[in-house]
Amino acid sequence: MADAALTTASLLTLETVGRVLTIGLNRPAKRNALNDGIILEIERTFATLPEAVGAVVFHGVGDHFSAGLDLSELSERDATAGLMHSRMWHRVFDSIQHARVPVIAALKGAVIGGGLELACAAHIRVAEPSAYYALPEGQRGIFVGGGGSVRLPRLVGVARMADMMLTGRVYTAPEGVSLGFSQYLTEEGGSLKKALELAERVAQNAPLTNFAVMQALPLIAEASPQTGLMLEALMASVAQSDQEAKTRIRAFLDRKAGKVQPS
Ligand code: 1HE
Repeated sequence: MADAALTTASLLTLETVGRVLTIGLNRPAKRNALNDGIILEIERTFATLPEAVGAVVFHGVGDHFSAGLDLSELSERDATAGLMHSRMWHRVFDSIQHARVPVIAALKGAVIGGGLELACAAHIRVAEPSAYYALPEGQRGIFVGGGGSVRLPRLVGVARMADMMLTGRVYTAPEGVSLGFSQYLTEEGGSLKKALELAERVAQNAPLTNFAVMQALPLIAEASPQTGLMLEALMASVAQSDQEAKTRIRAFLDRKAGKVQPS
């Protein structure tokens, strides 16, 4: 952490640790509820990612990741404003999903509503035991509006999401890791450390491989098999023709690169 540089904006904490930028949702007194200010601050951060950043970690300051949409901003919104607001969240969360570098979310406490939608826009999710997942939109009389109905069913299935919204069902962190909400489960207090560790590893990949995994893989997985196979072949040929790939493969053949190790 020697080269860490910390900037504390009012709504986000930004810290650079090596090649990893950590973004902390910084409204702990409001359980990191997502107001317009915080969403636009996230957009600005992704629009101005320094070239040296190789991965991003999202986390929540305090005991929770996020309690979702700031409900105090909702009461006066009419249908048109609501539509535009949802599209604004889509724009910002798309900028996370399609960021130049991989994004890892470190989850604890409440991962609720829009907070879960934000976590779903990341490429990897790491949870600690206190994390829990809920979509209380049904109880509040609203609907997801941050891309949750597109991204969450791809992780856990439509039936599970429908159950959460209809009945208010809450999933725990241990359940979440087996169901696909998160890919990792750490010890209590360990999600940020683990996310940083993974981010540092991810930042060492060839940029074109990270690009292919983030941008091409999801499209291929949803394409028809024949279109998918053609896209895969095109992506593979572009990746392996990159100088970075040639350098890395040469290093392996010269016994200068690490071997695959069982964990
Ligand atoms: C909030 C919010 C919020 C807390 N908007 N202010 N999300 C929800 O329906 C979840 C609502 N929140 C909760 O159920 C609870 O607050 C928690 C389980 C997350 C945490 O409980 P606790 O006991 O630790 O905290 P608290 O006392 O309930 O809340 C602390 C303060 O945060 C309090 O404000 P205060 O001024 O009275 O101290 C709360 O009002 C405030 N707070 N959550 C505004 N969400 C794009 S569509 C997405 C749609 C959704 O995200 S719907 C889900 C909304």
